[in-house]
Amino acid sequence: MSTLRLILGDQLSDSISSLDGCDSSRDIILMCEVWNEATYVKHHKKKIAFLFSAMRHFAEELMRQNYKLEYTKIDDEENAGSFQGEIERILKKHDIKRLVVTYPGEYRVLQDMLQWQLAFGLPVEIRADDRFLCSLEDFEAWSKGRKQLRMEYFYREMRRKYDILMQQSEPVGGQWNYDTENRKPPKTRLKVPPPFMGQIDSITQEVMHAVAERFNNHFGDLEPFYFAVTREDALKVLNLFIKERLASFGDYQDAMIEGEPWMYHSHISFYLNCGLLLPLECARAAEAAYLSGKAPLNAVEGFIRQIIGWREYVRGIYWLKMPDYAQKNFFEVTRPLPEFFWTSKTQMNCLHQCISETIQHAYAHHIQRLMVLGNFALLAGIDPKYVNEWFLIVYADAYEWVELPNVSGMVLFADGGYLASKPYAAGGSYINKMSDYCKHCSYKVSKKNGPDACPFNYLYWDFLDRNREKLRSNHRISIMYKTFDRMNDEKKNAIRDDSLRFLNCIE
Ligand code: FAD
Ligand code: DLZ
Ligand code: SF4
Repeated sequence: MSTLRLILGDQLSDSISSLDGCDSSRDIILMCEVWNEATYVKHHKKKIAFLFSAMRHFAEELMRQNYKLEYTKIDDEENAGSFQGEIERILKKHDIKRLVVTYPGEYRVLQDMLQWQLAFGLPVEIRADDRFLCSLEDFEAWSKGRKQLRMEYFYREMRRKYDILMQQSEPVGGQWNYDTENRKPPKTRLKVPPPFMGQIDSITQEVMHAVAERFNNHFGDLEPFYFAVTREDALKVLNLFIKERLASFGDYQDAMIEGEPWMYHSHISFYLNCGLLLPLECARAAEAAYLSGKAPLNAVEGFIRQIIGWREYVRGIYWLKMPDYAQKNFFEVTRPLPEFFWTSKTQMNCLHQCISETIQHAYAHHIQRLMVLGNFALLAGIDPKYVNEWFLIVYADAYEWVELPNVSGMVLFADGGYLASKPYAAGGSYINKMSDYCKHCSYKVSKKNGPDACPFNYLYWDFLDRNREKLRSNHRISIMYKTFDRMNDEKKNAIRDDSLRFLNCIE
């Protein structure tokens, strides 16, 4: 009698808790590429290829370490198409006494797992995912009694707990957060280093073939494919970032340049979220770069905050608030997603650039997601369920635990302010300041109204006007209402008319 240990596609870490205590001479490890996971939303082709290839490489590594492995490929004839179906097949083939899994990244998968014990008539042990730095119990304890959760306070606790960038009990440099230094607009001739370009080996080649055949109607470009698919290569991505990009990460964290999708970001979210990299090793690598004088504090602190702060914080909120969080719609909006989110065909150059890059790379950096794509969805009043589905589909780092709080909480304010203290709404001048997109746009960012005015300009005021009842008590927004109220009626009507015309048009 042996134990069956299921490893999911985003659990590709040697240290995954489902392997703890594994008897490699008897226990069976199951990994399976299943139709249900690849299609419950129609993931970007590159995301599926990346994950299947990373899974196959990880499986090879486990076999090299003499584990007994059952691996089902997407095109295996007997593939049952779901985790449950695949487990049933293994139970028929082997003498299994219990099933061990690690806590999944999505609520829907947890619900599935919770009924396996009954379905299979076996003990099922669901172990904590200790690759995260804050356990779900610790997050819940931290959140107790707080009406609003603020990332900054959570982050400080994580700095103390892991003794990162600390001098005894004080933050290195005397400040916890150097964000005010991290908002430099792009310079015209920045020399952004090239990103990591992984080689396509025979495993990736075979996966790409299967994806092209089976998922051809999914969003996005499959080729060129250059992601790392092994831990060894993912470590190279991390090291390249530390060496070539980290020093400028802070300065240009919010900057956007046409034709430069990768900027000075790390591009490690794909690998962190599927387990090829671990959060603490990334944070420690950045800390070491600061301590050896290779990168300035504003860059290093900013990067570490994203990983030990934001990443852990959104996961905590997800598990604390699910399943209700997925239904949140504070502004009660119902507009469908405009077609151009799938095609990139729009005259608005900022959206065109960010969507085209998403189609090509299954990647956009944070400010593109937040201040261009997300900001537009917020101002246009697009229903959170469509916006969430889009973000879950299009990015290779997207799993619901991280995607949903970012979209519903940070971008759409759909939770009414539980995660963010105010909506991140902005007009065209923000995008113009932080990018060069407006230079090549059909609309004029300097114009506030009329057919050739930048739509962000009037949509911004129309959004505030439409949602006055819901936002008036938010003191961080009240100054904007004072400005709106000082406008004359002609101006206010122009804002409403332009917005109505534009929004009718995108439908
Ligand atoms: P860097 O800018 O180099 O940051 C380093 C790391 O910090 C990232 O790899 C990531 O692990 C972490 N990080 C940074 N910001 C966040 C954040 N807000 N939440 C969680 N982790 C963070 N991130 C995802 O991993 N998956 C998603 O599906 C996802 N969806 C998003 C949707 C929206 C609307 C927004 C505004 C943000 C979203 N993010 C998501 C957060 C962030 O945009 C990405 O983590 C980041 O762009 C990944 O690129 P990078 O690795 O180059 O990040
Ligand atoms: C995202 C994804 C995809 C596309 N395919 C698979 C798969 O075939 N097999 C698998 O084990 N995992 C896959 N995943 C990742 C899962 O969706 C992920 O493990 C769950 O969403 C829980 O986080
Ligand atoms: Fe975007 Fe407006 Fe600038 Fe055009 S003018 S790129 S729509 S912000």
